[in-house]
Amino acid sequence: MLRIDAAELMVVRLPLRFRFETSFGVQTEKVVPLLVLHGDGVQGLAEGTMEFAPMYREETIAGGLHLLREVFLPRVLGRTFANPQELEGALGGFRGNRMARAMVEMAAWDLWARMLNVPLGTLLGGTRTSVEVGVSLGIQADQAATVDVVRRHVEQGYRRLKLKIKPGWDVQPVRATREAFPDIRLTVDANSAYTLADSGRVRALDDFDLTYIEQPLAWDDLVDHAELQRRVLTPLCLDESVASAQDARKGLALGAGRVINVKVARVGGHAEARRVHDVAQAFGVPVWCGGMLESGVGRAHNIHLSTLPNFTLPGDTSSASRYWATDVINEPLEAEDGLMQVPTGAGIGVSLNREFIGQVAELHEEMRP
Ligand code: OSB
Ligand code: MG
Repeated sequence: MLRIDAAELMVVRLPLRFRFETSFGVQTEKVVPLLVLHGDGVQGLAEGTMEFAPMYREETIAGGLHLLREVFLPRVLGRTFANPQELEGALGGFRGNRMARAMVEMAAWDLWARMLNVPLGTLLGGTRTSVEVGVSLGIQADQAATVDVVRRHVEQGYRRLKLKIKPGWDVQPVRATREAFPDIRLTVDANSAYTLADSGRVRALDDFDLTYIEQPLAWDDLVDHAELQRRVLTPLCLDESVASAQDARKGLALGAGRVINVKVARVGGHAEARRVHDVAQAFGVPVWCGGMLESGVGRAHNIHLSTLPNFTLPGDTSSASRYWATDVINEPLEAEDGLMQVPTGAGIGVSLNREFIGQVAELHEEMRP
């Protein structure tokens, strides 16, 4: 049985080792909410991927912390569940706020897997012992800088290079990169910066043999993506606008895309992420595991999810040392030749660096029933 005795809520601020510019803004640090669930002497870990301001999707850290304290954690603390899926009975009725709910759900999966002494990926039905990874590269100052940063990561063996684009900075970096590297697996991500009126601009990307174009249109749109997909040859990949398996079904039925980026927290946790994976598989659509610049806790969750069979395209879960000088976990999560080894220990297979967290935590509170 999955008994949840207590919870710890922490917030850590980490400086990013690179400047990350997307169509919606520039990031130089990461504020990371962490949740630890305690039960039967075991600890389950999860990380929140909501942000200070609602730039990617609608959730915020402040809103998430409020909901965890006042609404979600009181629903699970002191209770016993048969398994992590049963938490959906306690949390599934609430609207939206999936990243906040996912923190509880993901920590419960880790707790459960540690209680059973199996790796989380195995428990989810995954089979791989390593997963293919690529990198997501922010908007650079110019074409030369773009080709430079791509070269560095190609040399490190990453299996896919993804360039962030926006209107006015799309064909230029893609053309420069493709001319320098005719054979790499290349993709772009617009983070919702275009509208249907820009479809000519998006269609111009058909010339560069991209594996997919990620989320060109609005964060909450499926219908216009379907229209755009009819006008563009390159497969569209849905990120922001898939918050659930139902969204995935509707999007794929409409023809809104031919690839899905699965982010476990965006869809509310591992159970829903697996359903998105299954829906895509039923449509013959490949998925890959996206990232939100996670610390080691979220990164380890992503690696385990990526062991499921329909994760057939490289994910965004690159080496932790690219992002952080010091991580919140003790174990390194480093890719070699574009392959990330799946941690072999129980649960997500990593442990909190409590000493470091103690030094940098902006918040650390304990909750009991
Ligand atoms: O759209 O995939 C995205 C980071 C923050 C918000 C949205 C996105 C991203 C990334 C980074 O692309 C992926 C990573 O390196 O974790
Ligand atoms: Mg994206």
